[in-house]
Amino acid sequence: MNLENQVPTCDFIDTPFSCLGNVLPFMHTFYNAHHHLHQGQQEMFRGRLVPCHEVPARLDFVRQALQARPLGPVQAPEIDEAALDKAIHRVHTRRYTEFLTHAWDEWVALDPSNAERDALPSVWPLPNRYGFRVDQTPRSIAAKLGLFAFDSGTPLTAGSWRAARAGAACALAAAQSVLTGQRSAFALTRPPGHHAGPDFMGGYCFLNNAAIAAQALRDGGCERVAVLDIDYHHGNGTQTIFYERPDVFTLSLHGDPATEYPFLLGHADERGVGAGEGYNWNLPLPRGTGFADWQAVFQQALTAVADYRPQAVVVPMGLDTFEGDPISGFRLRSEDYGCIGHSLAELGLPTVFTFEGGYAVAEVGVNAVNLLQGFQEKAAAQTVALLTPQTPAQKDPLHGKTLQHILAELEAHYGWEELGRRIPVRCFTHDPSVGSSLKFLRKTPWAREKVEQLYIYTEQKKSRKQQKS
Ligand code: SP5
Ligand code: ZN
Repeated sequence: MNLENQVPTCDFIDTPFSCLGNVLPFMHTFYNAHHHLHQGQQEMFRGRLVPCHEVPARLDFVRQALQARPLGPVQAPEIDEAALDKAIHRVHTRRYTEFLTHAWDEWVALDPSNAERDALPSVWPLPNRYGFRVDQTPRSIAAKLGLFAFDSGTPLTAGSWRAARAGAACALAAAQSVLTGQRSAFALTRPPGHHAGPDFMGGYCFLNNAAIAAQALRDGGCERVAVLDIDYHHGNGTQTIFYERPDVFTLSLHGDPATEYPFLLGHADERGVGAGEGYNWNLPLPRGTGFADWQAVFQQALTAVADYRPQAVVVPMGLDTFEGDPISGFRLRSEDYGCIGHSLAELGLPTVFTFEGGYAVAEVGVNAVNLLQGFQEKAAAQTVALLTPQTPAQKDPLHGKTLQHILAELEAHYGWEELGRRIPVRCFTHDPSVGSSLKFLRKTPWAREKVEQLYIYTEQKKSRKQQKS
Protein backbone atom coordinates (compact mmCIF):
# COMPACT_ATOMS: atom_id res chain seq x y z
CA MET A 1 0.00 0.00 0.00
CA ASN A 2 1.79 3.11 -1.16
CA LEU A 3 -0.22 5.74 0.64
CA GLU A 4 2.03 8.59 -0.25
CA ASN A 5 1.27 8.60 -3.95
CA GLN A 6 -2.49 8.32 -3.77
CA VAL A 7 -3.90 11.73 -4.47
CA PRO A 8 -7.69 11.83 -4.73
CA THR A 9 -8.93 13.76 -7.74
CA CYS A 10 -10.64 16.43 -5.76
CA ASP A 11 -10.35 20.16 -5.86
CA PHE A 12 -13.13 21.19 -3.55
CA ILE A 13 -11.34 21.17 -0.26
CA ASP A 14 -12.39 23.97 2.10
CA THR A 15 -15.99 23.96 0.94
CA PRO A 16 -18.94 23.24 3.21
CA PHE A 17 -19.84 19.60 2.80
CA SER A 18 -23.21 17.91 3.02
CA CYS A 19 -25.01 16.73 6.12
CA LEU A 20 -24.69 13.19 4.80
CA GLY A 21 -21.54 12.41 6.70
CA ASN A 22 -23.03 9.27 8.20
CA VAL A 23 -23.27 7.98 4.65
CA LEU A 24 -20.40 9.73 2.92
CA PRO A 25 -17.15 9.09 4.72
CA PHE A 26 -15.54 12.52 4.67
CA MET A 27 -13.26 13.35 7.54
CA HIS A 28 -13.85 16.85 8.83
CA THR A 29 -10.68 18.52 10.03
CA PHE A 30 -10.85 21.42 12.48
CA TYR A 31 -7.65 23.35 12.18
CA ASN A 32 -6.20 25.66 14.84
CA ALA A 33 -5.09 28.67 12.81
CA HIS A 34 -3.74 30.28 16.01
CA HIS A 35 -1.30 27.52 16.92
CA HIS A 36 1.72 29.69 16.03
CA LEU A 37 0.91 31.86 19.04
CA HIS A 38 2.41 29.10 21.16
CA GLN A 39 6.08 28.88 20.39
CA GLY A 40 8.36 27.86 23.23
CA GLN A 41 12.06 28.43 22.95
CA GLN A 42 13.58 25.98 25.40
CA GLU A 43 12.69 23.06 27.62
CA MET A 44 14.60 21.70 30.59
CA PHE A 45 16.22 18.34 29.89
CA ARG A 46 18.63 16.67 32.32
CA GLY A 47 19.87 19.91 33.78
CA ARG A 48 20.18 21.79 30.51
CA LEU A 49 17.89 24.04 28.55
CA VAL A 50 17.52 22.51 25.08
CA PRO A 51 15.54 23.73 22.03
CA CYS A 52 11.85 22.80 22.14
CA HIS A 53 10.76 19.68 20.31
CA GLU A 54 7.15 20.75 20.18
CA VAL A 55 7.45 23.34 17.38
CA PRO A 56 4.90 25.06 15.09
CA ALA A 57 6.38 23.41 11.97
CA ARG A 58 4.93 20.08 13.17
CA LEU A 59 1.43 21.24 12.47
CA ASP A 60 2.35 22.98 9.24
CA PHE A 61 3.64 19.66 7.91
CA VAL A 62 0.40 17.88 8.77
CA ARG A 63 -1.60 20.64 7.11
CA GLN A 64 0.55 20.31 3.98
CA ALA A 65 0.18 16.54 3.89
CA LEU A 66 -3.58 16.93 4.20
CA GLN A 67 -3.56 19.36 1.31
CA ALA A 68 -1.69 16.87 -0.84
CA ARG A 69 -4.07 14.08 0.13
CA PRO A 70 -7.39 15.66 1.09
CA LEU A 71 -9.73 13.53 3.18
CA GLY A 72 -12.51 16.09 3.56
CA PRO A 73 -12.99 19.74 4.42
CA VAL A 74 -10.46 21.60 6.53
CA GLN A 75 -12.11 24.38 8.45
CA ALA A 76 -11.85 26.70 11.41
CA PRO A 77 -14.01 25.70 14.38
CA GLU A 78 -17.10 27.83 14.83
CA ILE A 79 -17.52 27.82 18.56
CA ASP A 80 -18.72 30.72 20.65
CA GLU A 81 -16.69 31.72 23.68
CA ALA A 82 -19.38 30.80 26.22
CA ALA A 83 -19.78 27.28 24.82
CA LEU A 84 -16.01 26.84 24.75
CA ASP A 85 -15.67 28.03 28.33
CA LYS A 86 -18.30 25.56 29.43
CA ALA A 87 -16.68 22.64 27.60
CA ILE A 88 -13.21 23.42 29.01
CA HIS A 89 -14.56 23.57 32.56
CA ARG A 90 -16.23 20.19 32.22
CA VAL A 91 -12.72 18.74 32.56
CA HIS A 92 -10.51 21.50 34.01
CA THR A 93 -10.89 23.46 37.25
CA ARG A 94 -11.57 27.20 37.33
CA ARG A 95 -8.60 27.65 39.62
CA TYR A 96 -6.35 26.18 36.94
CA THR A 97 -7.75 28.14 33.99
CA GLU A 98 -7.58 31.35 36.08
CA PHE A 99 -3.90 30.62 36.49
CA LEU A 100 -3.44 30.02 32.74
CA THR A 101 -5.36 33.18 31.86
CA HIS A 102 -3.06 35.46 33.86
CA ALA A 103 0.19 33.49 34.00
CA TRP A 104 2.01 35.32 31.23
CA ASP A 105 1.14 38.82 32.48
CA GLU A 106 2.20 37.86 35.99
CA TRP A 107 5.43 36.37 34.66
CA VAL A 108 6.29 39.65 32.91
CA ALA A 109 5.19 41.72 35.92
CA LEU A 110 7.64 39.75 38.05
CA ASP A 111 10.51 41.15 35.97
CA PRO A 112 9.95 43.12 32.75
CA SER A 113 12.90 41.37 31.09
CA ASN A 114 10.93 38.10 31.45
CA ALA A 115 9.08 39.21 28.31
CA GLU A 116 12.06 37.74 26.41
CA ARG A 117 11.97 34.43 28.27
CA ASP A 118 9.51 31.54 28.47
CA ALA A 119 7.99 30.84 31.86
CA LEU A 120 9.17 27.56 33.41
CA PRO A 121 8.64 26.31 36.97
CA SER A 122 11.53 25.74 39.33
CA VAL A 123 9.88 24.83 42.62
CA TRP A 124 7.29 22.09 43.30
CA PRO A 125 5.09 21.26 46.30
CA LEU A 126 5.30 17.42 46.11
CA PRO A 127 1.49 17.27 46.05
CA ASN A 128 -0.15 15.20 48.77
CA ARG A 129 3.11 14.74 50.62
CA TYR A 130 4.53 16.23 53.82
CA GLY A 131 1.90 18.93 54.09
CA PHE A 132 3.05 21.24 51.33
CA ARG A 133 0.20 23.72 50.95
CA VAL A 134 -1.58 22.88 47.72
CA ASP A 135 -4.96 24.01 49.04
CA GLN A 136 -4.14 27.68 48.68
CA THR A 137 -3.15 29.46 45.49
CA PRO A 138 0.13 31.27 46.15
CA ARG A 139 0.47 34.86 44.98
CA SER A 140 3.88 34.47 43.34
CA ILE A 141 3.82 33.32 39.72
CA ALA A 142 7.01 31.35 40.41
CA ALA A 143 5.13 29.33 43.01
CA LYS A 144 2.01 29.04 40.84
CA LEU A 145 4.03 27.54 37.99
CA GLY A 146 5.23 24.85 40.36
CA LEU A 147 1.75 24.25 41.70
CA PHE A 148 0.10 23.81 38.30
CA ALA A 149 2.90 22.22 36.23
CA PHE A 150 4.36 18.75 36.73
CA ASP A 151 7.49 19.23 34.66
CA SER A 152 9.93 21.90 33.52
CA GLY A 153 9.70 20.87 29.88
CA THR A 154 6.55 22.81 29.10
CA PRO A 155 7.35 26.47 28.47
CA LEU A 156 4.46 28.87 28.87
CA THR A 157 4.71 31.79 26.44
CA ALA A 158 2.82 34.99 25.66
CA GLY A 159 0.42 33.22 23.29
CA SER A 160 0.16 29.80 24.95
CA TRP A 161 -3.22 30.34 26.52
CA ARG A 162 -4.81 31.74 23.36
CA ALA A 163 -3.38 28.91 21.24
CA ALA A 164 -4.51 26.26 23.70
CA ARG A 165 -8.01 27.71 23.92
CA ALA A 166 -8.33 27.83 20.13
CA GLY A 167 -7.20 24.18 20.10
CA ALA A 168 -9.87 23.20 22.62
CA ALA A 169 -12.38 24.79 20.25
CA CYS A 170 -11.13 22.43 17.51
CA ALA A 171 -11.63 19.44 19.80
CA LEU A 172 -15.13 20.59 20.71
CA ALA A 173 -16.04 21.23 17.07
CA ALA A 174 -14.74 17.77 16.14
CA ALA A 175 -16.92 16.18 18.83
CA GLN A 176 -19.96 18.17 17.66
CA SER A 177 -19.26 17.10 14.11
CA VAL A 178 -19.53 13.39 14.92
CA LEU A 179 -22.51 14.09 17.19
CA THR A 180 -24.32 15.46 14.15
CA GLY A 181 -23.64 12.35 12.13
CA GLN A 182 -20.12 12.53 10.70
CA ARG A 183 -18.23 9.27 10.66
CA SER A 184 -15.03 10.93 11.86
CA ALA A 185 -13.42 14.28 12.64
CA PHE A 186 -9.88 15.44 13.30
CA ALA A 187 -8.79 18.18 15.70
CA LEU A 188 -5.61 19.41 14.03
CA THR A 189 -4.06 21.50 16.76
CA ARG A 190 -1.10 22.16 18.95
CA PRO A 191 -0.04 22.50 21.72
CA PRO A 192 -1.01 18.86 22.37
CA GLY A 193 -3.29 17.90 25.24
CA HIS A 194 -3.15 14.37 26.65
CA HIS A 195 -0.69 15.10 29.49
CA ALA A 196 -2.84 17.96 30.87
CA GLY A 197 -5.00 17.02 33.86
CA PRO A 198 -7.90 18.66 35.69
CA ASP A 199 -5.59 21.27 37.20
CA PHE A 200 -2.15 20.70 35.79
CA MET A 201 -0.05 21.30 32.68
CA GLY A 202 3.01 19.35 31.52
CA GLY A 203 4.40 17.25 28.68
CA TYR A 204 3.94 20.21 26.29
CA CYS A 205 0.20 20.23 27.13
CA PHE A 206 -2.13 22.83 28.70
CA LEU A 207 -5.72 21.84 27.90
CA ASN A 208 -6.67 18.21 27.38
CA ASN A 209 -8.24 18.27 23.92
CA ALA A 210 -9.06 14.55 23.88
CA ALA A 211 -10.77 14.76 27.28
CA ILE A 212 -12.72 17.84 26.21
CA ALA A 213 -13.90 15.97 23.11
CA ALA A 214 -14.78 12.83 25.11
CA GLN A 215 -16.76 14.83 27.65
CA ALA A 216 -18.55 16.75 24.89
CA LEU A 217 -19.53 13.42 23.34
CA ARG A 218 -20.91 12.31 26.69
CA ASP A 219 -22.78 15.57 27.13
CA GLY A 220 -24.09 15.29 23.57
CA GLY A 221 -25.82 12.00 24.35
CA CYS A 222 -23.24 9.22 24.01
CA GLU A 223 -23.65 6.95 27.01
CA ARG A 224 -20.21 5.40 26.79
CA VAL A 225 -17.09 6.85 25.20
CA ALA A 226 -13.71 5.14 24.79
CA VAL A 227 -10.44 7.06 24.63
CA LEU A 228 -7.73 5.00 22.95
CA ASP A 229 -4.40 6.81 23.31
CA ILE A 230 -1.69 5.74 20.85
CA ASP A 231 0.92 8.42 21.59
CA TYR A 232 4.35 7.08 22.65
CA HIS A 233 3.86 8.64 26.08
CA HIS A 234 1.28 7.59 28.64
CA GLY A 235 -1.83 9.79 28.52
CA ASN A 236 -1.60 10.61 32.20
CA GLY A 237 -3.82 13.70 32.04
CA THR A 238 -6.70 11.84 30.42
CA GLN A 239 -6.30 8.93 32.82
CA THR A 240 -6.48 11.26 35.81
CA ILE A 241 -9.54 13.14 34.49
CA PHE A 242 -11.62 9.98 34.02
CA TYR A 243 -10.03 7.69 36.62
CA GLU A 244 -13.11 7.37 38.83
CA ARG A 245 -15.66 7.11 36.04
CA PRO A 246 -17.10 4.10 34.20
CA ASP A 247 -18.69 6.17 31.40
CA VAL A 248 -15.35 7.02 29.76
CA PHE A 249 -13.07 4.03 29.24
CA THR A 250 -9.47 5.23 28.96
CA LEU A 251 -6.80 3.05 27.34
CA SER A 252 -3.19 3.93 26.61
CA LEU A 253 -0.41 2.08 24.75
CA HIS A 254 2.92 3.62 25.60
CA GLY A 255 6.57 3.37 26.52
CA ASP A 256 7.01 1.72 29.93
CA PRO A 257 6.98 4.50 32.57
CA ALA A 258 9.73 2.66 34.43
CA THR A 259 12.12 4.21 31.90
CA GLU A 260 9.97 6.55 29.77
CA TYR A 261 8.33 9.93 30.26
CA PRO A 262 6.08 10.77 32.17
CA PHE A 263 7.63 8.16 34.49
CA LEU A 264 5.32 8.53 37.46
CA LEU A 265 2.11 7.15 36.00
CA GLY A 266 1.08 4.67 33.32
CA HIS A 267 1.73 1.25 34.88
CA ALA A 268 -0.44 -1.75 34.04
CA ASP A 269 -1.85 -2.01 37.56
CA GLU A 270 -3.57 1.39 37.36
CA ARG A 271 -7.07 0.14 36.58
CA GLY A 272 -9.30 2.95 37.84
CA VAL A 273 -10.92 3.40 41.26
CA GLY A 274 -14.43 3.30 42.72
CA ALA A 275 -17.06 3.23 39.99
CA GLY A 276 -14.23 3.65 37.50
CA GLU A 277 -12.51 0.42 38.50
CA GLY A 278 -11.74 -1.64 35.40
CA TYR A 279 -12.26 1.35 33.09
CA ASN A 280 -8.64 2.38 32.77
CA TRP A 281 -6.21 0.20 30.88
CA ASN A 282 -2.50 0.82 30.59
CA LEU A 283 -0.49 -1.22 28.12
CA PRO A 284 3.17 -0.32 28.68
CA LEU A 285 5.71 -1.62 26.17
CA PRO A 286 9.49 -1.65 26.38
CA ARG A 287 11.64 0.88 24.57
CA GLY A 288 12.62 -0.58 21.18
CA THR A 289 9.21 -2.16 20.47
CA GLY A 290 8.55 -2.62 16.74
CA PHE A 291 5.27 -2.70 14.86
CA ALA A 292 4.56 -6.45 15.10
CA ASP A 293 4.66 -6.41 18.91
CA TRP A 294 2.95 -3.04 19.11
CA GLN A 295 0.14 -4.18 16.86
CA ALA A 296 -0.50 -7.36 18.85
CA VAL A 297 -1.11 -5.28 21.95
CA PHE A 298 -3.08 -2.72 19.97
CA GLN A 299 -5.44 -5.50 18.86
CA GLN A 300 -6.05 -6.39 22.51
CA ALA A 301 -6.92 -2.78 23.18
CA LEU A 302 -9.30 -2.71 20.20
CA THR A 303 -11.04 -5.83 21.44
CA ALA A 304 -11.44 -4.25 24.87
CA VAL A 305 -12.88 -1.12 23.26
CA ALA A 306 -15.35 -3.16 21.19
CA ASP A 307 -16.40 -5.18 24.26
CA TYR A 308 -17.16 -1.94 26.09
CA ARG A 309 -19.67 -1.07 23.35
CA PRO A 310 -18.96 2.66 23.27
CA GLN A 311 -21.03 4.98 21.13
CA ALA A 312 -18.01 6.99 20.09
CA VAL A 313 -14.22 6.75 20.23
CA VAL A 314 -11.60 9.43 20.79
CA VAL A 315 -8.07 8.71 19.56
CA PRO A 316 -5.30 10.91 20.97
CA MET A 317 -3.05 10.44 17.97
CA GLY A 318 0.65 10.72 18.70
CA LEU A 319 3.09 9.99 15.88
CA ASP A 320 6.06 9.79 18.25
CA THR A 321 5.94 5.98 17.99
CA PHE A 322 7.81 6.51 14.69
CA GLU A 323 11.27 4.92 14.36
CA GLY A 324 12.78 8.31 13.55
CA ASP A 325 11.32 10.19 16.50
CA PRO A 326 14.08 12.09 18.31
CA ILE A 327 12.68 11.74 21.85
CA SER A 328 10.95 8.36 21.79
CA GLY A 329 11.86 4.67 21.52
CA PHE A 330 9.41 2.63 19.42
CA ARG A 331 10.18 1.54 15.88
CA LEU A 332 7.06 2.08 13.79
CA ARG A 333 7.53 2.89 10.11
CA SER A 334 5.58 5.30 7.93
CA GLU A 335 3.61 2.54 6.20
CA ASP A 336 2.52 1.06 9.54
CA TYR A 337 0.32 4.07 10.26
CA GLY A 338 -2.08 3.21 7.42
CA CYS A 339 -2.69 -0.19 9.06
CA ILE A 340 -3.39 1.47 12.39
CA GLY A 341 -6.01 3.71 10.81
CA HIS A 342 -7.51 0.73 9.04
CA SER A 343 -7.83 -1.19 12.33
CA LEU A 344 -9.37 1.80 14.08
CA ALA A 345 -12.03 2.10 11.38
CA GLU A 346 -12.89 -1.58 11.84
CA LEU A 347 -14.46 -0.61 15.16
CA GLY A 348 -17.14 0.97 12.97
CA LEU A 349 -17.70 3.79 15.43
CA PRO A 350 -17.85 7.59 15.18
CA THR A 351 -14.29 8.64 15.83
CA VAL A 352 -12.60 11.86 16.90
CA PHE A 353 -8.85 12.17 16.38
CA THR A 354 -6.78 14.71 18.30
CA PHE A 355 -3.24 15.54 17.24
CA GLU A 356 -0.77 14.84 20.07
CA GLY A 357 2.98 14.07 19.87
CA GLY A 358 5.33 13.36 16.98
CA TYR A 359 8.67 15.16 16.79
CA ALA A 360 10.27 13.84 13.63
CA VAL A 361 9.07 17.08 12.11
CA ALA A 362 9.69 16.31 8.43
CA GLU A 363 7.82 12.99 8.63
CA VAL A 364 5.03 13.80 11.05
CA GLY A 365 2.66 15.03 8.34
CA VAL A 366 3.01 11.96 6.14
CA ASN A 367 2.66 9.64 9.13
CA ALA A 368 -0.44 11.42 10.45
CA VAL A 369 -2.16 11.45 7.07
CA ASN A 370 -1.17 7.83 6.41
CA LEU A 371 -3.07 6.91 9.56
CA LEU A 372 -6.08 9.06 8.74
CA GLN A 373 -6.17 7.87 5.14
CA GLY A 374 -5.99 4.25 6.28
CA PHE A 375 -9.01 4.99 8.43
CA GLN A 376 -10.83 6.69 5.57
CA GLU A 377 -10.22 3.91 3.09
CA LYS A 378 -11.70 1.35 5.46
CA ALA A 379 -14.58 3.66 6.35
CA ALA A 380 -15.30 4.19 2.66
CA ALA A 381 -15.26 0.46 2.02
CA GLN A 382 -17.72 0.00 4.89
CA THR A 383 -20.00 2.60 3.35
CA VAL A 384 -19.90 0.96 -0.05
CA ALA A 385 -20.63 -2.43 1.52
CA LEU A 386 -23.53 -0.86 3.36
CA LEU A 387 -24.92 0.60 0.18
CA THR A 388 -24.29 -2.42 -2.02
CA PRO A 389 -27.51 -4.37 -2.43
CA GLN A 390 -27.26 -7.99 -1.41
CA THR A 391 -29.92 -9.66 -3.57
CA PRO A 392 -29.26 -10.39 -7.28
CA ALA A 393 -32.41 -8.47 -8.28
CA GLN A 394 -30.87 -5.37 -6.78
CA LYS A 395 -27.42 -5.94 -8.29
CA ASP A 396 -27.55 -2.73 -10.24
CA PRO A 397 -28.72 -0.16 -7.73
CA LEU A 398 -28.59 2.52 -10.40
CA HIS A 399 -31.00 0.50 -12.55
CA GLY A 400 -28.87 1.15 -15.61
CA LYS A 401 -29.53 4.86 -15.37
CA THR A 402 -27.07 7.43 -16.59
CA LEU A 403 -25.68 10.03 -14.32
CA GLN A 404 -27.82 12.55 -16.10
CA HIS A 405 -30.99 10.70 -15.12
CA ILE A 406 -29.81 10.28 -11.59
CA LEU A 407 -29.11 13.94 -11.19
CA ALA A 408 -32.46 14.83 -12.67
CA GLU A 409 -34.23 12.53 -10.22
CA LEU A 410 -32.24 13.85 -7.30
CA GLU A 411 -33.05 17.37 -8.31
CA ALA A 412 -36.74 16.55 -8.51
CA HIS A 413 -36.55 15.02 -5.05
CA TYR A 414 -34.46 17.61 -3.22
CA GLY A 415 -34.49 20.72 -5.36
CA TRP A 416 -31.22 22.28 -6.47
CA GLU A 417 -30.48 24.20 -3.35
CA GLU A 418 -30.90 21.24 -1.03
CA LEU A 419 -28.99 19.07 -3.48
CA GLY A 420 -26.14 21.57 -3.41
CA ARG A 421 -26.02 21.20 0.38
CA ARG A 422 -26.01 17.43 0.21
CA ILE A 423 -23.28 17.13 -2.37
CA PRO A 424 -20.04 19.13 -2.13
CA VAL A 425 -21.26 22.36 -3.67
CA ARG A 426 -18.48 22.95 -6.14
CA CYS A 427 -19.22 19.60 -7.80
CA PHE A 428 -21.95 21.63 -9.44
CA THR A 429 -22.48 25.00 -10.81
CA HIS A 430 -25.66 26.24 -9.20
CA ASP A 431 -27.03 26.56 -12.68
CA PRO A 432 -30.02 24.24 -12.73
CA SER A 433 -28.99 22.93 -16.12
CA VAL A 434 -27.89 19.35 -15.59
CA GLY A 435 -25.75 19.38 -18.69
CA SER A 436 -23.28 21.96 -17.51
CA SER A 437 -23.05 20.34 -14.08
CA LEU A 438 -22.23 17.01 -15.61
CA LYS A 439 -19.16 18.40 -17.27
CA PHE A 440 -17.77 19.23 -13.89
CA LEU A 441 -18.70 15.87 -12.46
CA ARG A 442 -16.90 13.95 -15.16
CA LYS A 443 -13.71 15.67 -14.16
CA THR A 444 -14.13 14.62 -10.53
CA PRO A 445 -14.82 10.90 -10.19
CA TRP A 446 -14.87 11.29 -6.45
CA ALA A 447 -17.81 13.67 -6.67
CA ARG A 448 -19.54 11.43 -9.16
CA GLU A 449 -19.33 8.62 -6.64
CA LYS A 450 -20.98 10.89 -4.07
CA VAL A 451 -23.88 11.55 -6.40
CA GLU A 452 -24.36 7.84 -6.92
CA GLN A 453 -24.17 7.20 -3.20
CA LEU A 454 -26.71 9.90 -2.50
CA TYR A 455 -28.98 8.36 -5.08
CA ILE A 456 -28.75 4.88 -3.58
CA TYR A 457 -29.23 6.32 -0.12
CA THR A 458 -32.30 8.27 -1.23
CA GLU A 459 -33.82 5.29 -2.98
CA GLN A 460 -33.29 3.08 0.05
CA LYS A 461 -34.88 5.67 2.28
CA LYS A 462 -37.84 5.95 -0.05
CA SER A 463 -38.38 2.21 -0.17
CA ARG A 464 -38.06 1.95 3.62
CA LYS A 465 -40.74 4.60 3.95
CA GLN A 466 -42.96 2.70 1.56
CA GLN A 467 -42.49 -0.51 3.49
CA LYS A 468 -43.53 1.23 6.71
CA SER A 469 -46.73 2.70 5.32
C1 SP5 B 1 2.52 15.23 23.85
C2 SP5 B 1 3.88 14.61 24.07
O1 SP5 B 1 4.31 13.77 23.28
N1 SP5 B 1 4.61 15.03 25.12
C3 SP5 B 1 5.89 14.50 25.37
C4 SP5 B 1 6.62 15.24 26.43
C5 SP5 B 1 8.00 14.70 26.61
N2 SP5 B 1 8.80 15.54 27.43
C6 SP5 B 1 10.07 15.06 27.82
C7 SP5 B 1 10.94 14.88 26.64
C8 SP5 B 1 12.34 14.58 26.97
C9 SP5 B 1 13.20 15.17 25.89
N3 SP5 B 1 14.34 14.40 25.63
C10 SP5 B 1 15.27 15.04 24.75
C11 SP5 B 1 16.27 14.07 24.27
C12 SP5 B 1 17.16 14.73 23.30
N4 SP5 B 1 18.16 13.83 22.86
ZN1 ZN C 1 4.15 11.79 23.17
